[in-house]
Amino acid sequence: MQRLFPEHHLRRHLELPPLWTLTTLDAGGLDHPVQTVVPCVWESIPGLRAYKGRAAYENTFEAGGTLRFVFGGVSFRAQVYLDGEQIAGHYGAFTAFDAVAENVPHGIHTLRIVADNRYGEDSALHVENDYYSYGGVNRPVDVQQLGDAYLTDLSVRTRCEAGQWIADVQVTAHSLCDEDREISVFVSAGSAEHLFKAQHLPARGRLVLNASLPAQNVRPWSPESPQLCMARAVLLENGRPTDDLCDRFGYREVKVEGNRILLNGKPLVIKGFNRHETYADFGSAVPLQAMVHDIQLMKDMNANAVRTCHYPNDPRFLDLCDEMGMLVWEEVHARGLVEQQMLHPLFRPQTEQCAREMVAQHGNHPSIFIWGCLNECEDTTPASAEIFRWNYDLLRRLDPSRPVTAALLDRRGSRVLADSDVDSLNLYPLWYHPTDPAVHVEKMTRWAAENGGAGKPVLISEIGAGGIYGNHDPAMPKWSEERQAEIVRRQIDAVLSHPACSGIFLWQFADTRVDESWAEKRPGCLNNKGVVDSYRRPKLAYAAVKQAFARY
Ligand code: ADA
Repeated sequence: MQRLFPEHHLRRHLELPPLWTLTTLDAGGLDHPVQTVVPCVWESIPGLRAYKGRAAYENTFEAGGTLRFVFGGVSFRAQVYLDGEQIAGHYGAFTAFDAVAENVPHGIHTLRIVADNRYGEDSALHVENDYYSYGGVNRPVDVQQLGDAYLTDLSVRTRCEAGQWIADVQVTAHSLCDEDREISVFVSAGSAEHLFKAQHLPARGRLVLNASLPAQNVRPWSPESPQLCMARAVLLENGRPTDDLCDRFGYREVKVEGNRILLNGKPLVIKGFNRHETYADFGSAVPLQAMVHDIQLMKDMNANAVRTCHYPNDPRFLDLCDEMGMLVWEEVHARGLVEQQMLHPLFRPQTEQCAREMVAQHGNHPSIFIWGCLNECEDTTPASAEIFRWNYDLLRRLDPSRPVTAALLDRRGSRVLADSDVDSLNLYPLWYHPTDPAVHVEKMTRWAAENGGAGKPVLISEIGAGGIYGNHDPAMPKWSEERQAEIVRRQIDAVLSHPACSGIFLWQFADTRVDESWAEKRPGCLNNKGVVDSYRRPKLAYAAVKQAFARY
């Protein structure tokens, strides 16, 4: 399942056998196939912890007719074959892709997914970084049975006009038929509904339908009261329902007014964590139970928000945030790129693809209150500043209903503070420099205001310190749990007591594995700034955060 609720009541899902066969294809792999489930990254398989290369995940199943395969995420490139014929290819580990195979004869078939996590000249976003790029099928795979017309891209955006909530709904119908058709499509959002009658669906074409549905008796979504509604589209041919598509949404509105971010008209105070989508030995194939546990721990620490550093997350995690009441800052994949990397010929197309897929696939989640991009990328040159503006414009065009931002490194000469809707700053007082947090927060919020950010909300998108789990020392040296707890406590007070700040995202929730090239600065090849370790064992900072967040 790609989601935590049924996306289809009419469209049939085929269950694939749970065990796949994994075969590595390059040097450094295994000399024999192994059995695995999906999702699974190969780094969790004995002998493959550091494998960089390609591997094939194969499964055989019985089916026939028109089949749609949905791949939640394959890291980092994917080539997909059905019975040896390529049916799909994709770049990017963090967004889904699909393939439709028509006229499949009924019988036993082989699905083969070749995943490739090597760096290379064909990759502008997947580069050696302060997080690990896992390899494999890191999100679920679904197989569906289609007729000769089907629905995709059910989008719901909500707004409140003069006290009247409205759901703007869009859905796309596709034809797999060689003749023009007449179809009808029924859409509902909560209790509001609309029937598109006698619509012309061109042969082998598509039809995009839009409706604005006023709603009555709305209970808005908020982290404190995460009220969710179902949206549904039903395709009818000759009055008979033949396909459907469901999604969840919430009535809520995000606006920037002055230097505040408003959710349903109320200023937000963000108390959040940066969370990489990784979990100890499971890597980026985070089990659902672990996702729930992460949110339970964050809420236990009185947090109300999470930043999906530095890429789109699993829709099931976003479903949990919708349902359990966590605000989300989701971002396009990028971290710490220099200008040369941003000028890579594939950087824009690969960034645009990630942004388009992120907004199309995740835009209905009410928990997502802001879109981010270009984390700590170069922003002091004319060319890099133009790329920031291009990325902001792209996100605004894709989704005008949410503010856009980028987490900036606090470096001199930034040219982009005026371009976002919210100024977001990554600060590390008392860790990377011995500056008093209160002094640094005042200095950097003033710097932002004086360099283009005046009058806008400010989020401290990263702030934190390192602490190695189990390393205790009453002298409180760096990397001791005691020092980390003390630094984080002071940082939270400095940010949440500052009138210019709308909130904080601590760096970071859990320790995460990093690329070997970062080893010198990352003991154990881990980014040890988590308040829990990679197995979610709490450090002393856990209690410090819990007490500090409770004060605001
Ligand atoms: C940066 C970066 C993070 C991480 C952090 C750190 O702010 O955005 O990905 O590398 O620094 O741990 O220093």
